[in-house]
Amino acid sequence: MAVANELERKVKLSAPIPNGNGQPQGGGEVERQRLRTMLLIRRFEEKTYVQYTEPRTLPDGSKEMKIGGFCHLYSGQEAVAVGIAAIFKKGIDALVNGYRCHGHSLALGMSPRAAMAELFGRATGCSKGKGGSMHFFDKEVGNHGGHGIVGGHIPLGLGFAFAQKYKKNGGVTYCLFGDGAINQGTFNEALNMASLLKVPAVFMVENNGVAMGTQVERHSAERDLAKRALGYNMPTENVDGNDVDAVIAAMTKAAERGMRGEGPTFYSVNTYRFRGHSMSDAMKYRPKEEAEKAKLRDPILLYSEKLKSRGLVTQEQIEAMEAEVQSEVNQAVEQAEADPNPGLDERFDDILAETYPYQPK
Ligand SMILES: Cc1ncc(C[n+]2csc(CCOP(=O)(O)OP(=O)(O)O)c2C)c(N)n1
Repeated sequence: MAVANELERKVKLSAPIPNGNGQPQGGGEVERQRLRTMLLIRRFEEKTYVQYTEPRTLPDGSKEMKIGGFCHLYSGQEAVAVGIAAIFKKGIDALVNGYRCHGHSLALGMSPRAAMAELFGRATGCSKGKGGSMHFFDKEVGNHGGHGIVGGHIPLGLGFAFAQKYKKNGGVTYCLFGDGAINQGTFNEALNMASLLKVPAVFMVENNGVAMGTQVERHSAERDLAKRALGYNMPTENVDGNDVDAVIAAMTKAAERGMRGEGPTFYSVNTYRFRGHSMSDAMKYRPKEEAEKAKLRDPILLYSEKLKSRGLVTQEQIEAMEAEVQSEVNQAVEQAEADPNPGLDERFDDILAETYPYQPK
């Protein structure tokens, strides 16, 4: 029997994740949960960095990399994912993203185990170990992928939003991409059609200032990326992507517009990534001072300070959360190490072939 079928793939959610139903209930529980999720994403990514760089030793003494292929980390951009998750309606809304999908998935409630197992290529992974770092997928949590072709998924976001409008199910699609993707033709085509069709989509560039290693001012004739949607007759704004509350406020406004049937919104969500583009990137294009300055606006630091100053969290509680998420992430690695690879007989499962059921006759 196929390995994935023998296992309960959907391991339980790590923690109650704030979502569309989780409006502040007083006492700061929702806010603390958001902070915890940001910490979980950060610790998960830092652990991933270590796992990627440390090969395992096989019984015959040879070495093997634990994580195959490319790996793009999300550290520094956590407020964006957690801000969206704060208003995301599970089972109704959809999220579609590029290759920086670990953080988005964890924010939506994917367990660190399903995420780490995917990186390790295990059958217990969210994409049954066949997707890897760039192709996290879990319909149940609302993440419709993880796409490695820069900008290739923006029309998919349009498609999801069109389906939501067609079915009148009140859903909204959150379509995320990097600043490099904004120069793809698909960006322009999808935004134009989304606006014409008035679909409930929020298109957003997670603008971390560089496409791989090329600064925005070197790849984009217009540096204010929010202006790039001006030609498509939709609201467009810059959002502070290091401030969870600013992200939540912006997303709420855009989601409500979409649900009222008024069409899409575009945001340039401005943030910073602390790691290189991928694991092989030494970040030589980023001056040390720039990175040091960015650390002062670390979204986790900003949110911790804000909650502390409002009396919603104490330093001791933050430290306890840190210990908790670290142990959860360590456990995820242990479990992923022990989990099996997908069976060879599963190679052709989940592949779209001639038997696609909706093929026109
Ligand atoms: C169509 C296409 N061209 C080139 C690549 C190689 N590539 C992968 S990521 C990337 C840069 C993307 O930069 P950006 O979208 O700004 O993401 P960031 O690294 O800033 O998160 C490139 C050129 C690709 N995957 N797809």
